[in-house]
Amino acid sequence: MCITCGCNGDGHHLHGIKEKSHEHHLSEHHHHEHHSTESRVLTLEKDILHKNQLLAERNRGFFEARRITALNLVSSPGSGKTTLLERTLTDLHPDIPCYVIEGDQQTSCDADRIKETGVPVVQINTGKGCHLDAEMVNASIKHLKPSQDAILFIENVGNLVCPAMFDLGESARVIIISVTEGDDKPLKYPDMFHSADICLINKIDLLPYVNFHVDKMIESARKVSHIDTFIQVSATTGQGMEEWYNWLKEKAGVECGELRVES
Ligand SMILES: Nc1nc2c(ncn2[C@@H]2O[C@H](COP(=O)(O)OP(=O)(O)O)[C@@H](O)[C@H]2O)c(=O)[nH]1
Ligand SMILES: [Mg+2]
Repeated sequence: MCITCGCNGDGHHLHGIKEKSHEHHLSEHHHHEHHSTESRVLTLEKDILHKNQLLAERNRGFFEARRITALNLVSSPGSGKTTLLERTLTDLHPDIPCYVIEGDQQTSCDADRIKETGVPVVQINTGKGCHLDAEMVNASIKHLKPSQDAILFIENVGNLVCPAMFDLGESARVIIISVTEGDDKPLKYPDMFHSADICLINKIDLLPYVNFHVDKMIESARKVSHIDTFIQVSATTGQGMEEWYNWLKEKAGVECGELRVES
């Protein structure tokens, strides 16, 4: 996670630890210092994740109280998250009230694209950070003020590693993989697949041109995750999008209580 790659949003603690770990190579007490640095890293990692978890539960409580379906969209950069959102919002909003939180290291490019659809959006820039955390989402929902029974799409920073560790309080985690990335990604990034609830396989219009075997990818994903819904889509041609919308409506329906069976 970020402790290892040093990409924490505010960075202060992490920089301190990096310097410490550099120092200990010079120390005569190498072994002792190695252990103390390691344990400090582990403690800090635990603290960061614990604090995140508490805030994630607060977000989840807020979403549940308002029957909001919050979806955390994770993928590598360029797999088509924003394109998929643009089409989804154009097709569903305003019949289903939608809101978007955009996460990127820099720029408001994606938020500007979403604004074109007329859907309320907040852009978070994480600077050197490579993931969204529950605190950022908490601040964004105070600003967005999503209405009851809405769907809140959270486009995470493009990264198949760090976002896996950070619960945002979402109702479901949606992993998007595009066929141009290679079918070996589930085995290479098992944590992200393990933490996801549904997998969208995007850019299937490009399948004839790339060496990507959908069955192989799904088989690999099943080895490292509990995902049982895989939907093949093309965000640019619209292929497969109906199936995605059906999943969304069912998910939102369950969250809204519409599908509750009265006895
Ligand atoms: N051929 C094809 N290109 C796509 C598809 N979805 C997205 N793209 C392209 O992939 C690039 C990255 O898309 P973007 O939505 O910005 O990805 P993000 O970084 O995950 O948000 C853009 O050039 C899109 O036009 C798709 O289904 N098919
Ligand atoms: Mg994007």
